[in-house]
Amino acid sequence: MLTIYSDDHHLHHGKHELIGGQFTPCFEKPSRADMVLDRARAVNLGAIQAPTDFGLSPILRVHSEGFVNFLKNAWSDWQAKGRSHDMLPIAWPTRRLRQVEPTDIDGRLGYYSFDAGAPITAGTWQAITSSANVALSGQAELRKGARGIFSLCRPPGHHAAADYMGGYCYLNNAAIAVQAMLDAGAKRVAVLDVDYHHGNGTQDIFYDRADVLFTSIHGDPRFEYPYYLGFADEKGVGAGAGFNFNYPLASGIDWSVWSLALADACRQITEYAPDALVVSLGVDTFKEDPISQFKLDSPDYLRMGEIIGKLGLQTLFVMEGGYAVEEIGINAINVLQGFDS
Ligand code: Q9C
Ligand code: ZN
Repeated sequence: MLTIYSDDHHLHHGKHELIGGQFTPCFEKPSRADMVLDRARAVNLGAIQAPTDFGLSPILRVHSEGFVNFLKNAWSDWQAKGRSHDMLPIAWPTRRLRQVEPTDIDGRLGYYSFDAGAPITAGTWQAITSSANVALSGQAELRKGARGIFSLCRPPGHHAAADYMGGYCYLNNAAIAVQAMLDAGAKRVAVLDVDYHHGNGTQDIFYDRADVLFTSIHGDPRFEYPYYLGFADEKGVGAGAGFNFNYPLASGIDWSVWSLALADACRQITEYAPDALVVSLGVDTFKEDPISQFKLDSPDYLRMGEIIGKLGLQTLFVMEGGYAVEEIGINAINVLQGFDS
């Protein structure tokens, strides 16, 4: 399988995120993608190719202009206040507060985010646009006829919506790739989000649309981040009604339970008969993941890939989460090897 990868992800290296009231070294760090790349090379997964630059227009098909401008100018706006440390928000426009875009950068930072888990650094803009280009290049390669392509994105994207960032995510790489497939002529695209956390951003972007089926298997939001989306009764609205499927699962479950949800999601995807599948590939479902509560083991990822492969769909894998850095390469590449087998 062809892997698309850019070294630009190294330009994004946040120092701290806020967890349990404490500044904690970021779990989302460059070594994650390095380990996945190392494993792809070690097992001879296939060629590794740099992305091409698609410019801002495919990004603006998914994200609002105000949000993209905010991200683009964030670091220079921050520097203009004499600051050189990482950006993190301090206030959010929650219930009954006004939704008016502030001029001040601290106000804008809260306005365009939903948590203090996504620091912006000097190199973040370059890293996130390259990550989006990794996903876009993957969908372009898929259109040439490949059965599967791996977009080794970093930073991840599935928590980012049209106009907010959070949860280590800035631009929604998977959604940008999906929209590009549709714009290139696909009639229907399915998303299977297997990251431990609900893909709130992707769901939100496509919630009122029938041309994208969104399915997500994740920790129940009643106990797990992102807390405020990902419940089973979220089925889509308007034209999108019936095209959104969430599988919130209990803490501590293993493959025997997880795979039942996967089987149901696969039934929905098959029934939808999409032109292509995009897999938001997070491997933070792993038993040793430091921030997650599922108990999948490394061989389970081979089976996951086999089952996804049996759907018989052209498939773009887009890297999302996974924080057990020692095993992230084995687990992510196992999915791709299972798919190829
Ligand atoms: N108790 C992705 O996997 N905070 N994002 C978790 C842990 C944020 C995860 C707090 C987790 C974001 C792409
Ligand atoms: Zn995750």
